This record gives sequence, C-alpha cells and structure tokens, in this order.
Amino acid sequence: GPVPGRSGEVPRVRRTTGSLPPAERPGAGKAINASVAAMEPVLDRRRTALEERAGEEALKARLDVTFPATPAATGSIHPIRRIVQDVCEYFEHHGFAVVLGNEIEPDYYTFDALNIPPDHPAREGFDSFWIDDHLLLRPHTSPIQVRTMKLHPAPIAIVAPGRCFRRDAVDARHLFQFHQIEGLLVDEGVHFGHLKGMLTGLCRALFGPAQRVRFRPSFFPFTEPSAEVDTTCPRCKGEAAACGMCGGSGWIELGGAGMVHPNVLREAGYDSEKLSGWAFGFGAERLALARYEVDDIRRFIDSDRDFLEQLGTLS
Ligand code: 2U9
Repeated sequence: GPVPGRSGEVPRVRRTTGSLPPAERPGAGKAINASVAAMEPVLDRRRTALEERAGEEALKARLDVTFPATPAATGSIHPIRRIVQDVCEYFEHHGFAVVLGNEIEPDYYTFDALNIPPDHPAREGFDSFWIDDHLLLRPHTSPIQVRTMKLHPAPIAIVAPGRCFRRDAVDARHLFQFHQIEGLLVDEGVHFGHLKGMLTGLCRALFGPAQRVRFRPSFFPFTEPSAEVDTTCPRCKGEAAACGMCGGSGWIELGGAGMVHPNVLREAGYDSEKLSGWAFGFGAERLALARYEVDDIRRFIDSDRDFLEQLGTLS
C-alpha cells in the first residue's frame, strides 16, 4: 500500500505550494488541510473494516470444522423399556399383536375371569392396591388377555406388556410397581411344546444363542399344567460355581407359564373342547436385572444419570 511520509500524494501536493505566488499560499495550505481532514474518517473506517476481516480469517484458521461436535444431551431409552420393546419385537416377528390395557381394572377381569374365585387365597396373595370394593390397580396384565378374548374369536396371538402394582415392601428384589409382559396363544391344537419353543427362542433373542430354558412344575389357578420358567444364568453361563447372580444354581427364574385353564377359556366365551392355549407371565425388571447384571431393582427408579447413561440405549 502507499507509504506515509515524503513520497505520499499529500506531501507531494504540499511541496507544490512553494511555487505559488505568496498571496495564494495560505489559501492553498488551508484547502489541503481541509482535504486531509475529510479523508481521515474515510481512511479510519476502511482500516477498521480491514482489521475486522483479518481477525475473522485468523479465527477461521484456528477453527477446526472437522473436530467432533459436543453431543447434545438427548436422553436415552430406559433399560426396562428396552426389555419390553425387545420382547414385543420378538413376538411381533412371530405374528403376535401387542395389546395395551388399563392400569385400573374391576376385580372381575383381574380375578374372577382367571379362575380365581372371591374366597381364593390367590386373591390375597397378590396384595393389591384397592380403590373401592371392586376396582383395583392391576397386579398383572392378564385383564388385557381376558378383554381381548371376549372381543375377538380364536385364534389369537398377543403379548400384553405394562405397568403393574402390588403392595410389596421395597427391597433389592421388590418394588410396589413393576412391569409385566404376558403372552397368550389360543388356537386348535396348541400344546406345551409350542410354549417351550417360543420361550426358548425369546431367551436366546434376549440373552444369546447358547441360552437354555427349564420348566419346573408349579401351580396357578389360570393355567393347568403350570410351570416356573428358568433360563441359564447369563453371568456364570450355568457354570454355577460361587455365582452371586444365580446363587450357585446356574439358573435364574423369569416367571411362570402353562396351558390356559379350560375354565378361563370358557369364561372368555371360547369352546374349551375345540381350543387350547398357552400363557406366560414374566417380570420385565427381572429380565433387566439378569440382562444388565444389576444388583438392586431400586436402581431402575432412582433416576441416577450415571446409571442411565451406562445402561440406556438410543432408539
Ligand atoms: C389368561 C390366561 C392365563 C399368565 C401367566 C404367570 C403364569 C405368572 C407372574 C408371576 C409373578 C409373572 O413375575 S411375575 O409378575 N405370572 O407366573 N402368568 S401364566 O396366564 C394367563 C394370563 C391370562 C387369560
């Protein structure tokens, strides 16, 4: 750019005033000074603009646009929801429909329709939260299956996930609210082998391909025969030696299952001579404790961000 000082345009013009007649020199000097004064703000504005642009270019040189961005805090899928979604996805893949229901139900759909009469000890065993003489917070999602059977003729194939409530004292294994996933298949010719096949497939989908499933005889009023369902301990892989998760047995209990009791089919309006069905009921928290190797069920509801960030998944 132009160098200020003797070689500039203004000094050159000033020098020419020496050759003017003496009377004209003061006027010429004033005119030159006025021109310089008028130019100065223009020069200042231009200098400032150039300096600003130089600053932006220097900033751009320091800004690495390929540097990974700070991820936005978007939250994640809760481990219990992850389990429920995975179980539903497995059954949907096999042609089952996912059906939701009400958290408050009449005792008829909760007990009577499930072959649990008013004086039956199983009614007390559920230790429910009652709202009045007939309404309660559902202690299982079975009312969904009862309602679905009453609305739709056989065959039906459904899974019923949802929040359930029981008056349990809170400890490492119990909460007063939890999530259940029940399943029900009713058709002609359905047998216990179909149940074993579907639950074995479910455990392999959730825990891995080497998973085994064990059925131990049990009793429920709504199924006959009934079984407790266990799967290979995901921590010790059934090796059992001093395993804290399965207590050294090599198996962990997931819930119950069985063939739907003929009384339950009849009460729903189905022909129990022609139709048969299987049902199961698993606790989602139990599945999550096993899958994520969590030691205390209360961790699922304490909203501890470190815990949720470790176990939470996206989508
Ligand atoms: C209909 C007919 C039968 C669902 C079943 C179980 C066995 C069971 C719970 C025990 C505690 C799961 O972990 S838990 O919360 N459930 O053991 N549930 S068979 O049977 C049905 C459901 C609906 C119409």
